[in-house]
Amino acid sequence: MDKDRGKRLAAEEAAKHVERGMTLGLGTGSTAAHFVDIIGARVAEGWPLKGVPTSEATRRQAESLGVEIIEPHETTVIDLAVDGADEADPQHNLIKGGGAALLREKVVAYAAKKFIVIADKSKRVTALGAFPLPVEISPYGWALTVAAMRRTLVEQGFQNAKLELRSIDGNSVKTDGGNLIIDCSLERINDPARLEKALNAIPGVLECGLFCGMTDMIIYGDEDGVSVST
Ligand code: ABF
Repeated sequence: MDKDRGKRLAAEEAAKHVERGMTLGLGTGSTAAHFVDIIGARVAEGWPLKGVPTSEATRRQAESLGVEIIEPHETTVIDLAVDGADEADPQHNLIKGGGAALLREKVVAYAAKKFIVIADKSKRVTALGAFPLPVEISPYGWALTVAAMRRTLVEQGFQNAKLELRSIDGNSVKTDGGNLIIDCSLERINDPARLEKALNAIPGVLECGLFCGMTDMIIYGDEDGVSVST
């Protein structure tokens, strides 16, 4: 399967929901990058559009394409947010955070009047959990936070959960906001909303990568076209 073509087609379909004058939440990752690319082309055609980026990488891309950047603290209105995902289930629950931008992505998606997810079809699953769940935590007392997460996961029925501080070449990965990511291998998540609430209740956890009850539409693409789930 040509995943990149699927990503592109999904992004093009999402762009049909963009109207002149909108303030857009711009997601992160290779799928969202297609959407940003299309928005840049619209701006070049003279469309008045503004973008709230969810990462520094997306900010750089949008700026390079001439999209006017609005800082998240400069607006209380986001008309439409479009972002990718690592997994999506039929109830529109998501795992996000593989790109280490989940806190900013969630702030923007939650604020948006409409949130559209774009993904190649490999991201569609019947139940979440094969992709390790990313959780963004504060660096302060991070080992204490991880211990509390482990206790919570056991209480939630994940006796075999494996938690790992995300690192590259021995260095812990820092998000754009200077936070850490803990990847939790859980295998299968039967009640994502309950787990999201339990993890987010732990002091030191800034956001967990479960996005439940937030997604208005998912557009899946493959080389043959798109399918839309509402
Ligand atoms: C962002 O990018 C993330 O929430 C998710 O982790 C990732 C998906 O990346 P890609 O579109 O490159 O598969 O949307």
